[in-house]
Amino acid sequence: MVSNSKPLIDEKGDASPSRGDAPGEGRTLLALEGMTCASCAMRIEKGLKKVPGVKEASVNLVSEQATVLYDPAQTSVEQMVQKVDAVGYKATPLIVPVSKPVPKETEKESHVVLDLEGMTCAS
Ligand code: 9UX
Repeated sequence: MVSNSKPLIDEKGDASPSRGDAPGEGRTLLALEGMTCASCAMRIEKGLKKVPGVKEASVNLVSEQATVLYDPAQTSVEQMVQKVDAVGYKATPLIVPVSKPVPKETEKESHVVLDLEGMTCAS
């Protein structure tokens, strides 16, 4: 007897678009200028994270670069640069859609990073 009582296993519509590596994610690198202390880096990081569409931002004070993970549908590198500018620093995109030679500024300044409590800067 054929008793087909076994229901078809319906694969659950697992509507999870992001499985670790989500599509529609962009990553960019910004060259930062004007950071003097660690608080500067924090400010830029916080500022970048406030930009709608930015998912993750991490600022490296030593290399003076910011890595930003963002949703290209919601924001653009231009907006991040503007945001950094608004916070009081200068950002130059290192990774842009069009590849162009990055000007090499061999400006080797010696930076002393002090862990200062409290703001001593003008901004
Ligand atoms: Mo930055 Mo500081 O703008 O003591 S130099 S936070």
